[in-house]
Amino acid sequence: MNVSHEPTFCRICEPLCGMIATVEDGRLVALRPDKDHPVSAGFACQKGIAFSEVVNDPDRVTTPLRRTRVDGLRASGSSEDGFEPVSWDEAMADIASRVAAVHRDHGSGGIGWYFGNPGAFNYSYTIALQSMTFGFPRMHLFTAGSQDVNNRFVASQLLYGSPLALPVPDVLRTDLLVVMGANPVVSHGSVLTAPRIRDRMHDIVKRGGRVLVIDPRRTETAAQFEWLGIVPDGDAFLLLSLLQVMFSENLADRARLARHADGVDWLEQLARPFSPEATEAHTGIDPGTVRALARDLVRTERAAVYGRVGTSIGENGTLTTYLIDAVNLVAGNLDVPGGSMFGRLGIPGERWLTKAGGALLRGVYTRRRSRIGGFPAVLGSEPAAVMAKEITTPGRGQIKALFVGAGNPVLSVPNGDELERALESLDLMVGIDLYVNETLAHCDYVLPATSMYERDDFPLPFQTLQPTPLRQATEAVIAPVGQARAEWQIIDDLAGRLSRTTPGFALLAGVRKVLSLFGARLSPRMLADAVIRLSEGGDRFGLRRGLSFSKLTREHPHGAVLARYLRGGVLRDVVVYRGGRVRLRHDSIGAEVDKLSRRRVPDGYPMRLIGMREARSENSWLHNAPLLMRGGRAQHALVHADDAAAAGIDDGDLVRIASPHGEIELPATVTKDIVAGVVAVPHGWGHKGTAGWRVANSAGGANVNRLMSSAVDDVESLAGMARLTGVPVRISPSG
Ligand SMILES: Nc1nc2c(c(=O)[nH]1)N[C@H]1C(S)=C(S)[C@@H](COP(=O)(O)OP(=O)(O)OC[C@H]3O[C@@H](n4cnc5c(=O)[nH]c(N)nc54)[C@H](O)[C@@H]3O)O[C@H]1N2
Ligand SMILES: Nc1nc2c(c(=O)[nH]1)N[C@H]1C(S)=C(S)[C@@H](COP(=O)(O)OP(=O)(O)OC[C@H]3O[C@@H](n4cnc5c(=O)[nH]c(N)nc54)[C@H](O)[C@@H]3O)O[C@H]1N2
Ligand code: SF4
Ligand SMILES: [Mo]
Repeated sequence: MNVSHEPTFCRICEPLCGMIATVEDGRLVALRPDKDHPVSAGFACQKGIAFSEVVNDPDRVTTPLRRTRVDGLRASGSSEDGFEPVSWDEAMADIASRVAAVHRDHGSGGIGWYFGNPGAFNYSYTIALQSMTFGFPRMHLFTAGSQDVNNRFVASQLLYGSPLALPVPDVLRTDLLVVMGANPVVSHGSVLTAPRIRDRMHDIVKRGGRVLVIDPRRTETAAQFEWLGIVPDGDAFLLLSLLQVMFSENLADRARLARHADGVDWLEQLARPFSPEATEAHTGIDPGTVRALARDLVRTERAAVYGRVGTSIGENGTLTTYLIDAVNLVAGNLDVPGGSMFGRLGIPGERWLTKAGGALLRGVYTRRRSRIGGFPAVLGSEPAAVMAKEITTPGRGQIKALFVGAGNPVLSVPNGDELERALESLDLMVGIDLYVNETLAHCDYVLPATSMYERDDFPLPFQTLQPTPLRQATEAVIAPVGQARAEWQIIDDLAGRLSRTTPGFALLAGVRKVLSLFGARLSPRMLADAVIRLSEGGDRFGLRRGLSFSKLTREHPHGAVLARYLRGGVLRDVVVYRGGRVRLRHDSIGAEVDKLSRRRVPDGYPMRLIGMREARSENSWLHNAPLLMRGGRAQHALVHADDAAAAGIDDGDLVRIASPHGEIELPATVTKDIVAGVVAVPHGWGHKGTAGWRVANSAGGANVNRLMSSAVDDVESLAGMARLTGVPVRISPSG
């Protein structure tokens, strides 16, 4: 038997922990944490280790599948529909000809693509997708970002002029870390690539510092550090109060602020009405606590406020994220060691590249509007909350053919029922995945994707998000399972077929032909290699000793640390506005603040629903791994003891949770570790992928996003964020 132990890294979530893959005769048989990884140093979580069960899952799709329809009708959607294997060539030929027909009859606006979360951990898919948007300029692009992080991009665009200027908390050196709406002990960090984040937070306390968690639930993170409970979606009020105190008590260093930012007076005016007393009813936080926190943030030399999903998916996530950065700036904690810092690639001319890129993306944001709702395009994408309506609303730009690659929007976006009905009305639907998930059950074709260990990788989008700048790349550790193919190869194949009928793709093919005359093969790997070689530590194509893609995988298989820490004082390089000055004044932000006073709650829904990530889940897609499901795991709703008593619900009883948009039933777990009046429900459950994951299907549970609204008016206006937290609900005993 041929056995090898290959260093690589996990790409389920953002720390990208180092892994050793045990390969026996070409089969991935085990994964264990890599103790030689310079940062994750022998840590990996249960999900990472259990991933061999996903790679070898008997329910995995390993050949292209075609939907068989019992009655032959497109709109059957009958539960007796199934799938049969077809050859790649047959599948791709039919898909290409049907896409070409949609394009001919409806233009490129007749085509849509949903790019799910694992796609962001897959450089070659991300890069290849650009050829689709080039060939189909009006193609609707949706991503998981409108349920996650697009507000972060828009806040950065407003403040720094570039959506890609993303601050990260310097957890390695801070003495006061304020975590708002994030649960890093469970999530392992987000928009922050910091392996062993839990240990790093304990280090803060060990060196005499503090970690304060502001969250409606006493989460796994809050339980290990300090907890400050907050009313869901009260964060904008709290942050405005922190600013109000910093200005009114003259805590802010105005001379320093004037050097770095424009619009400071405007911000001061904006915050003025929001004294801690005025916001207490919205946050549930005592004014003395707010004042003390404002003072601590300014007076602690190294302090940072960090916010993630909980501060992104409320009514005004862009405003909240803008305010988090404003608090960091005003407190003197932006772009300084131990504060909120910016990573850079270190490419020659990066400043100009960022400037040009920032201007381009700002242009797309302001010019391109979604057909439904008129939402701006964030990194070229539209809000997934309105995807169903983009499919069902007649007119030019109505989606007729949809691709879903690495996503499960039926469970992850608001109102999955509406989306399921819409999917059945498409002329063509194609999925690229490891499983026939709840969304892909509606496809005409399901194409088998390689898992992360069956492809090479370089985690491009995470490079600037690391408090310890590191480069790591990997080759595939095993060959594709069955007939699986990497997304970029599938897209390449499709683009090639479409070049015979579609001018944009013909042009792309022409460019490739010319390049090949010079011996260059345009591929995602070539681009990733160029980034590695041009950026910090790279070999600059032979001009100096340094890294390339293959040098990284051959000579530094455990990763190469570039620097111990991030460098401060880089604002002038990352901010693309004139003079490198942060821009605080924006009418759109003013308008969002105005809206705060007009918030309305529907009658009869006195409680607030929040989400809850679980250590052994990853959104909707790890519920088929027996190791992660052992012990009869099931989905529960967390209800405060007082609310449970008032409603007559005991621990373990079924509770009915209703919003104006739908209702679900789940067993309740009664607790005191949550703010009274708040219910927490994990998302990604309620499996029923008919031809798909059997373990997941048998796990029960409900799709919490049936309670969420997909109405245009309920989608956040600046970044198209779905509203998934702070949702008004009521609870009652089931039956
Ligand atoms: N184990 C596990 N890890 C994961 C994932 C997973 O599903 N499971 N998913 C991955 C993904 S896709 C992402 S994006 C990251 C997310 O990473 P995080 O953002 O760190 O994780 P969440 O659990 O979503 O944390 C959001 C927190 O916000 C709180 N919250 C809800 N509403 C509010 C509010 O209005 N105000 C405040 N202040 N807090 C609020 C919730 O109680 C929750 O604790 O995690 C990644 N890692
Ligand atoms: N109520 C509520 N809803 C939420 C959230 C919340 O906190 N609360 N969180 C939101 C967030 S942060 C996110 S990121 C979204 C996630 O939303 P989605 O990305 O739509 O859904 P996932 O459940 O992550 O599904 C990922 C799919 O990708 C497949 N997959 C895994 N690896 C690969 C691969 O290498 N290639 C391909 N082609 N497929 C692969 C998996 O099998 C799975 O079917 O959910 C959002 N929805
Ligand atoms: S923390 Fe995330 S990256 Fe690390 S092993 Fe677990 S799933 Fe993989
Ligand atoms: Mo996410």
